Amino acid sequence: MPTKTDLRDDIQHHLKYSLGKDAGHAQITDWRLALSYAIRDRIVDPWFASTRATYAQKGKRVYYLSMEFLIGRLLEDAVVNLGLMDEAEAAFKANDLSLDDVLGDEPDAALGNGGLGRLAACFLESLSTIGCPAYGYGIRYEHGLFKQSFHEGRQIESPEDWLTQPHAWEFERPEAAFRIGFGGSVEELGGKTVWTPSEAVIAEAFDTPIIGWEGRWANTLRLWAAKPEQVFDLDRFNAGDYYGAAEPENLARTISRVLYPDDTTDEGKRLRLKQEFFFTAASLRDILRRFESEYDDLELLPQKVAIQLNDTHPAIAGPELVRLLADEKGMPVEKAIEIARGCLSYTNHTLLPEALERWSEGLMRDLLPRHMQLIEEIDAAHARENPSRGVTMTDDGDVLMGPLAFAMAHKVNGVSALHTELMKETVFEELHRLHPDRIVNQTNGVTPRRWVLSANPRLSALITEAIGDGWVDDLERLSKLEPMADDKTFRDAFAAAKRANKADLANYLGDRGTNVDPDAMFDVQIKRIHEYKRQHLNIIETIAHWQEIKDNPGAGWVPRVKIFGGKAAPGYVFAKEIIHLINAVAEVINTDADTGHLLKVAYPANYNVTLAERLIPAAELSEQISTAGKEASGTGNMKFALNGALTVGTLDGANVEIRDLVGAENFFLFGMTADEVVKRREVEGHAQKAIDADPRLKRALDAIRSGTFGPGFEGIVDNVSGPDYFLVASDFTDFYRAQREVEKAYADQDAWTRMAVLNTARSGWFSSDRTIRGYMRDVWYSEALAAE
Ligand code: CRA
Repeated sequence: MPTKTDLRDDIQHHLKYSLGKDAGHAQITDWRLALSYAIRDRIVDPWFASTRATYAQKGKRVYYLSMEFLIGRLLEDAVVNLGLMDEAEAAFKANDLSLDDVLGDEPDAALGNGGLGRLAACFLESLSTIGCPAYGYGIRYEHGLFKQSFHEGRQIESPEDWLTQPHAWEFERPEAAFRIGFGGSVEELGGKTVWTPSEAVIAEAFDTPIIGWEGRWANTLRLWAAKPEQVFDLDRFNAGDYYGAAEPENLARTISRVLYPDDTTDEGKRLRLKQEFFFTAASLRDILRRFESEYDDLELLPQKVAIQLNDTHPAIAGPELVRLLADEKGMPVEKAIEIARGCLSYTNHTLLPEALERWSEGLMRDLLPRHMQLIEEIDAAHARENPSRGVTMTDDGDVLMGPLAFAMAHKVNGVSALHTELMKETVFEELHRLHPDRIVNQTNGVTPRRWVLSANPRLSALITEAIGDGWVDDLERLSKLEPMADDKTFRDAFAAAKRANKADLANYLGDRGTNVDPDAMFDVQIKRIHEYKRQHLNIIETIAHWQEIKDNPGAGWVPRVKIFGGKAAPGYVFAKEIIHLINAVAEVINTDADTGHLLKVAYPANYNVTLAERLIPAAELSEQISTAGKEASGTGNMKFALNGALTVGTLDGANVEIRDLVGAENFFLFGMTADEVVKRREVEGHAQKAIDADPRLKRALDAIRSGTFGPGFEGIVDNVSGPDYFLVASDFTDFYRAQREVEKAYADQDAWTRMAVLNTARSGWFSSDRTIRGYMRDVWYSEALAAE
């Protein structure tokens, strides 16, 4: 580390000179900011060194374009990656403060909805750890994902406000600003196509350095904020129109005001398309500017620039890059398409039809008239190259962003092996036939620095003691733990770490009103609330289990705590009913004197990255129970396995690969396969048949319908008994069976711990370092560098 000053002195220095506080009067936030500035100072040198190395070695740069970066807290990540935990702890101890409290004061930057955004954040960290020159590009939302609270069991949303305090990590770059236009008209002027927008905003850059493991390399997360071209309309102010005078500013800022809170529904809203174009266009201009500062031949672009589209949200990058190259740089359109395709690649994250983006041609023509023309040209060029093709970029008056992204990408990837195969068979069937080498698989991964090392210090210390610390950036070394699964001393230590994490979580839940026994099995389902993720299957099974316990309380049941966490999109009525039902069931079960010592339901509000970091290390059972074929990958499933939780799950997404790696005997499989799901839907009255065949299911549904948990849940029962598209009823019986297998296994604690150790030992492949290396090799054709 180039900076050798004492961390404690630096914290004091920043407290005094950056924050204007003396130690006697400093609040926890002041200390936290002082530490953040002191840490940031230590990142700047490696950050500069990384940039110098990239320029000097003329490295290929990777640009990751994503509407979402669910980064959570950054301070602990940085302290851990710089190896300064002990020093920071000592510095605060000297002032009678705990480092945990200081770290815990940081707001959770929730610039994302769920898996897709968290994946982007894990990728940023891995790109830096590996030393791959890269930028993340996104939007600097003023308000991230809403905060969730419960009122009478129902979800209440309130705005998230992470930027109300100074944000210590970012550097504002007023000089890195671009004018982004919308609307207007397109003309042919002197042989050139000229787009004259009717309105424009300024995209201004804010840079956050992202430091990799051991501070070897640092990349940049560049987020764009929208600003007005003209801050204030003085004429309107002078005419007495004080509100109107501020209108240009308000209109512009709306673009980066708030994150859309839907993860898998395409709302097709004008503002959303504006957000997408805003950050994509600004990023592309920035990329071209940087390229042109180094090279003068645009044909070199694909050799020097890789641009990854995180889902179709930035898919307008295809036409926009063609526009920049053709209209602004004078390249023939066909050539521009070829060059753009050489740079671009696209990750598909879902097959759910409601999530596949489409924009009406009218809206597109209105907001982006030149792009609509170019989409037609791209479509026509694709038709010329593939005369047999039936797919088009448009359908029924809509532009289809999936086929557009596919056509403009040299590689298209799925996020798990199963999902990739399903992409080939379903949404991209024809495009895959035309371009059989384009679709590749890159199974998701998670960063072990955050999800094991910092989230689970007890387990990490144990692993390091057993096999050294090389696992932190070479996670497959965890396999060296395998023989220790048969070592009783190691198993006991492993179990003790889990037990201590559970005790911490029990305290946390107790402080929030749910008292749980830390010796009970901690069974966790945390993720967005969605019908395909089937939290309702889980809670219906909980009810059935509770009824069985009540029938016979003395039958030697394994005590369990069912823990749920997750938010529902504000407009997703059914998901909100599921939340209400879980809370209503908790209310009844948790106060039942007959069963209270055997079964509890806990649903801590406002699930976010920070809460995940608390829940996952304490989990023993991981619920991954989506309808097969619907969960593209999942990444929570990997975090659980790494932290020694066993999975009860369907053959869906990356569960398939987890089971292959940890071994079928260390995984509780249930439910239909993706093929069986499709067939089952064809069976007339499938839900009713399943209910008639299983008295437990019938009884649980009857209890809900008759009001055991209060009124208002008929909608859920009707759905599960009727259309049941997600096959809750049809998978129930096997789920119930699997849950009893889980209990049988848990009854032998030592055998359970052995399986848990094997889950950790065999999950090293799920590091996002492995995923990023896969993209570098198969998609970006880029190389890692060393900082100078
Ligand atoms: N909702 C998938 O559903 C996947 C992540 C990251 C999702 C998850 O199964 O793990 O992406 N899809 O690949 C998505 O956001 C737009 O689609 C997700 O987070």
